[in-house]
Amino acid sequence: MSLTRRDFVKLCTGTVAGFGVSQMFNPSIVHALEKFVPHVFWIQGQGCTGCSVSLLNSVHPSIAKVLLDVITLDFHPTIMGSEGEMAWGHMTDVAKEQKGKYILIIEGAVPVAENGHYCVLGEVDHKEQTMLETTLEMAKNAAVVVNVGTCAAYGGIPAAAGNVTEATSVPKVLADNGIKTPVVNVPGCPPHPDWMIGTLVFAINAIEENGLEAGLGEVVKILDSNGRPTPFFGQNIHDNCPYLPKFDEDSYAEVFTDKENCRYELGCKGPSANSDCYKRKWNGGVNWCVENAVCLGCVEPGFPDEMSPFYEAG
Ligand code: FSX
Ligand code: SF4
Ligand code: SF4
Repeated sequence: MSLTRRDFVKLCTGTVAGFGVSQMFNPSIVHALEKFVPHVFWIQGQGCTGCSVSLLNSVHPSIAKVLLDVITLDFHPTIMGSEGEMAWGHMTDVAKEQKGKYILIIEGAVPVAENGHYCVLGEVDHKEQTMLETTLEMAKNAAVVVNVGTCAAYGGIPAAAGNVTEATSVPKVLADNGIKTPVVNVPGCPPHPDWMIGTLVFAINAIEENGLEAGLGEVVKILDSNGRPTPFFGQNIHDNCPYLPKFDEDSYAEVFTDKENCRYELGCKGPSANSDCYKRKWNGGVNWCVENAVCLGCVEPGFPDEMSPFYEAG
């Protein structure tokens, strides 16, 4: 059994509140297992590694299952066993072999000041390999680039006011250098593990069913104007928030311990944020930002500057 695009959208948008989306992918994961297991390279630029940590928190399926069955992860600076020349050589060799067929995942922004030398990933023959040139080189020959986290997708925290390194989003860096590889943004600071795994599995499934080019076309079809998959990012938090009736009657909490009333006056940016956190929740469905604090609008292109100050009504 495989999951069609229609099933996927229905499952993600509708009837499954409180249900981890990755659980829904099990049938398609089995399907993917039999057919298409793409090579994946994950590179990190200016970020905090929170995106990787969030991915490692994936509960259903476990991260071990994803790494062993769903993809072949050829490079990941934080979790791979090898390092140095061996790791770098493996990445460049496999990328050459898999030209046009691999998935490049990028975490973190790309600094372009000083020709990219604010972020160096490695060294080959005594020459520094910057995030900038690695991004361009690897993206050029990828089937698709998946930007995980708001830093990679939109610049995020590294590109906030005072940006001395000229931290830049991946889509802008690619566009500025004429690279036309399809790009998918999975923002969030960090993104929910379901958003990352769900997007990957959807892409794998679409490619498996339709072939590489048409499959990627299916992926592009579900993206919004900010490059995000609408099943995860097509809903406004405020419009779906359990506190909306309180907002409508102007009943606002004044302290965080007030769990009865709307958090708008405490700085909640839910009205400007589009994602399904209100029903998916975090940490295996235990809780979400608005329940204990406020939404910071971390999935939006303007985060963090346009969402600041975080704890004041905007
Ligand atoms: Fe950025 Fe990833 Fe925020 Fe951190 O590295 S999206 S700073 S949570 O984790 O890129
Ligand atoms: Fe909107 Fe935030 Fe109030 Fe929820 S808590 S209704 S998202 S302002
Ligand atoms: Fe980001 Fe808001 Fe979702 Fe929290 S509730 S993860 S701040 S979009």
